[in-house]
Amino acid sequence: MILIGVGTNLGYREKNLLDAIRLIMEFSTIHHCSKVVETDALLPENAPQDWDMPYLNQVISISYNNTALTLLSDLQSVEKKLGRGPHARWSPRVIDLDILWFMGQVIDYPQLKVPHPQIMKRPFVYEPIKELAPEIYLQLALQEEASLT
Ligand code: A4P
Ligand code: MG
Repeated sequence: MILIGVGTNLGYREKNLLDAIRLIMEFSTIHHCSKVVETDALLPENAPQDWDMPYLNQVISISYNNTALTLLSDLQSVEKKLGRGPHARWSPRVIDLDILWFMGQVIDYPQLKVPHPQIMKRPFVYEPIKELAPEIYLQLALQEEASLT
């Protein structure tokens, strides 16, 4: 199983989620989509006030016949097609696509960390994972616990 986190807090957010899913379907098979959750923006300290716009987040499960690095590049093309250009870290975005889980692989490249390191700190990510793939949520929770001891 492969899990992708989708987030948006700029523009017509419901449409951004649908547009991203439509484009992701061009290179993968989508199996399930979680409920969409709305939460306040998680922001860096001293972020400009106008960054404080609520997010819609969703997790989708897909299958994909290539490597995680190729998937990252395909997802970045989707981000670009939907209008995401150069941006400050954590600034408002039309769409953000993160590889959360890639068939249980642990990947630690400079440009790609999988499982995504922030999952268990973010209810707007782990709650949808719990809904879509409780067995993966359990593995992530066990890994998180092991890393804290
Ligand atoms: N990258 C490394 N690992 C991954 C991965 N597993 N999946 C690299 C995707 N990309 C990965 O990402 C920066 C770089 O991360 C990429 O070039 C890729 O090589 P980016 O999307 O360009 O920048 P970013 O999103 O601003 O930074 P970052 O560190 O990815 O932030 P996050 O973790 O995506 O968090 N609040 C709410 N409520 N909901 C949100 O979804 N998201 C963020 C951004 C902040 N606050 C939020 C939310
Ligand atoms: Mg990101």
